[in-house]
Amino acid sequence: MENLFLLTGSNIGNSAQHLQQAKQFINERIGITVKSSSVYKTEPWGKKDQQDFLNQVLLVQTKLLAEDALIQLLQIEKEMGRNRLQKWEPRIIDIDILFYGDRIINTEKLIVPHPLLHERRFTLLPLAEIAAGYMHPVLHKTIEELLQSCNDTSAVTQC
Ligand code: PH2
Ligand code: MG
Ligand code: MG
Repeated sequence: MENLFLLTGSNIGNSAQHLQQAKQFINERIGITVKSSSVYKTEPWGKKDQQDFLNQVLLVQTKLLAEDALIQLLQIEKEMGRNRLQKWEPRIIDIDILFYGDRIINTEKLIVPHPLLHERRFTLLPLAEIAAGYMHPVLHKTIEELLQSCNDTSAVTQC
């Protein structure tokens, strides 16, 4: 079993329902969710001219290899109606791998830990809610420490 931290996000349609649906698919296909953060309303990061997002972090215990979990996650996104045209565009659902235990993965398809997680309040705040002391295996800082040194000032509020 490996601890898989996931970030779900949505800013099209009934986002709360999309996050709930994604969590259900994740439980059926990837593993049991042992911790869930609150749902947060978050200002769009990067590409600003779009609706606010809802984001949530899940800790899932999985038997799957990271690469197989990724295949399942992309399939779930597709089944939920996601079509990818541009980078950082509005989406029904996005499911990103943040951590896979303390493993460091750098392949063409997958980079873990997520390379931008420490720059984004919309990821760090929900992550800190369920795993403040978790050590980032590349940056060697806890989530709490990463949050304190993060320069992102965008609005992130617990729903
Ligand atoms: N995802 C992005 C880019 N910007 N901003 C917020 N608030 N939430 C997201 O999930 C998000 C984003 C790329 O996947
Ligand atoms: Mg993403
Ligand atoms: Mg993604």
